[in-house]
Amino acid sequence: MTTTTLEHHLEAQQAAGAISASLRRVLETTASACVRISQLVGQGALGGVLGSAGSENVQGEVQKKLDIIANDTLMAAHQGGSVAALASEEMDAICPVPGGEACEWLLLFDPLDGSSNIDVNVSIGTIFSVLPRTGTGPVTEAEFLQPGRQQAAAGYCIYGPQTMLVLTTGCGVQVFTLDRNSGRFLLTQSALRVPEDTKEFAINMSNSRHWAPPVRRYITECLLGKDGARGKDFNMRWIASMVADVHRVLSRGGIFMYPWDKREPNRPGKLRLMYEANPMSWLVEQAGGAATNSQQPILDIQPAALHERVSVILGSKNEVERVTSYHNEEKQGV
Ligand code: P6P
Repeated sequence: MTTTTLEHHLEAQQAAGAISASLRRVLETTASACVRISQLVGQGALGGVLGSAGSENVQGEVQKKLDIIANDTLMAAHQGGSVAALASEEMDAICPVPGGEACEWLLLFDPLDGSSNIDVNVSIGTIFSVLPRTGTGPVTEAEFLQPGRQQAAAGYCIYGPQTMLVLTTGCGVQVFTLDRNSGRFLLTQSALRVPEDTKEFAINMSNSRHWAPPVRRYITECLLGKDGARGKDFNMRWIASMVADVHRVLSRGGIFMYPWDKREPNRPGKLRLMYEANPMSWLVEQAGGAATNSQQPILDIQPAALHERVSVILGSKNEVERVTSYHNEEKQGV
């Protein structure tokens, strides 16, 4: 039985020079906020935290009470710590931390991803990304607009049958499971790896008539199974909670896709680059997988706006490369 706590793990990373003391504080503070969110999520109807908050976020989506509670929990935890400013899916603008200008870190998060699943008791999660400050003085939104490759740390906390924290600081991917007795995260996997091949795909099939041809080609081949070009049968999963779907991909392989579709042709995709796709993409790459927007690695994208969206194809390396090659073939008219 493991006894390595998240704190022990981060202390060892700091001692080895992999992370600084201030980055360690950011991660420990975020993790403790996630423990609190896990407690609140776990109360469900008993805590009066279910249902709609009667408001909309910057995305134009109806906010759930827990969306706002999770956001407020993370915001409150990071006042007066090591973060200079915060950005959230639930907030239009960035939020500088009073007195935090000298801090070296920027924290971005989706406080409760998959919130449409909250009221039906399906796994949801908090996704977070840490970027370095690139300037001095008052923090501006422009300072957040860094490619995902600049991340210093990224992770998520999934609130499911277990509450688990999945984290990377660039030294592979570690998994911690919340010990509810002690309230501490204990290390349960020290080097998560994504199998390069898979027989499992995740996509919302109800959108199939709207997909681009390369996506339709790929999924059609998966559906034809061993009777088609792939010569093997595939399974499908779609939880409609990115944290849960990506956690499955990280845990046993698979390909997760939320691609561009023609419902909103000017929108690259549904998922947000800065605080969903970038952290998940770094985790997947650090675990030996791949993540592209069908044209290039997601982590190489230069953001133009804080809440911009992106097409996401991530998971088992060989499958992601196959989908990307189909898009390239279409571009070249093959
Ligand atoms: P759809 C949840 O609302 C979310 O942002 C992701 O967590 C999830 O992968 C996706 O949207 C599900 O979208 O269109 O299938 O409901």
